[in-house]
Amino acid sequence: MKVKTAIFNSIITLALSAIASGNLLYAQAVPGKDENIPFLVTFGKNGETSWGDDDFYSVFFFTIPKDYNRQFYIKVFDPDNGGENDEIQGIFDSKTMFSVYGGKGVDPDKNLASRGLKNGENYKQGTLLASKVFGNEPTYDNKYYAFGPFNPTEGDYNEKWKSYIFKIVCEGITGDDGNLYRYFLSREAGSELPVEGANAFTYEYTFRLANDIKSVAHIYPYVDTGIVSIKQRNFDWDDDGVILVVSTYKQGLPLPVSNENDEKVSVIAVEPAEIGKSLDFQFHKKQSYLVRNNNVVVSLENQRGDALQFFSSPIGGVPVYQPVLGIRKKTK
Ligand SMILES: [Ca+2]
Ligand SMILES: [Ca+2]
Ligand SMILES: [Ca+2]
Ligand SMILES: [Ca+2]
Repeated sequence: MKVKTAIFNSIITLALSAIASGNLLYAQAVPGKDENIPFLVTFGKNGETSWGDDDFYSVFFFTIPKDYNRQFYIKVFDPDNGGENDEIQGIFDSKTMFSVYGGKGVDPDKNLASRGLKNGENYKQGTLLASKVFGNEPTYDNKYYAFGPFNPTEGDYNEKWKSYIFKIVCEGITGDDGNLYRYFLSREAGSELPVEGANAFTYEYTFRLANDIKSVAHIYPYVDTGIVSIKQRNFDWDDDGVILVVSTYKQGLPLPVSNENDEKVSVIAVEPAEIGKSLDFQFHKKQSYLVRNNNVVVSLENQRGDALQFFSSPIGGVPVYQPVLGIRKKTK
């Protein structure tokens, strides 16, 4: 019996570690594994906002835990504007610049401008570590380009997350086409090997939905202590189905949805049970017909006007609705 138990336990241990390592394999993919988002998207600055990008740049942050002391790379998948994946307008004539920043000025907790939320503010603060411009280049089409190697201490140290923070800015510097791309934080240039405990986040999420009516995309904002309500903004949703908020407490709160080149803003109450966890913003596509190539922008701020972070790997895991919490509220 004892031998059987030991074998059973070791099988369980193996299974659990396989699950854990499986999660790690995807932890630094941006968009993340649990998000089910095919691509980020940034249009050239001569594009129309009605195509789904309101500002023609995006800002993402990577966190490297302080006890990781090896070099790493920030990889961009399909950095070019052309060939596979990208959204053509007329001809492919756009250029996109990706720039990696470290050092003082990057940490968005200490420097609000670094978040890249307001046009006109200098979101490029920090030390420029690497930069490259991509046009219509088959060399980089449907392939990774690796920035780096970087040393963790080149980042901006954040005590709260016990991590060094790096920033990558993507700008549509010329043209009007939509550049679709993804990021991966990797220990190696030639493969995708995650850095354990690392994560990525943004404050304004501009992304492409899958061309599949059955597909549901998710983004996971983190609800920090002190938050009592959240103002959400969604832009250019093309009236494509419903956006729901799910949490341990909310079974599926529908949000007002934007249509073409407009935005919808609303306030969501936050319950104590939701603090210190992630919310699940679910993007359910219209079922009656396929809205193709839908790009959308989402941002959130708390009751003090402070922006919330969306983490690629949700802090505390994907929230699951717990009916007991809901019932308790109703009978109060
Ligand atoms: Ca491409
Ligand atoms: Ca074009
Ligand atoms: Ca691309
Ligand atoms: Ca759209």
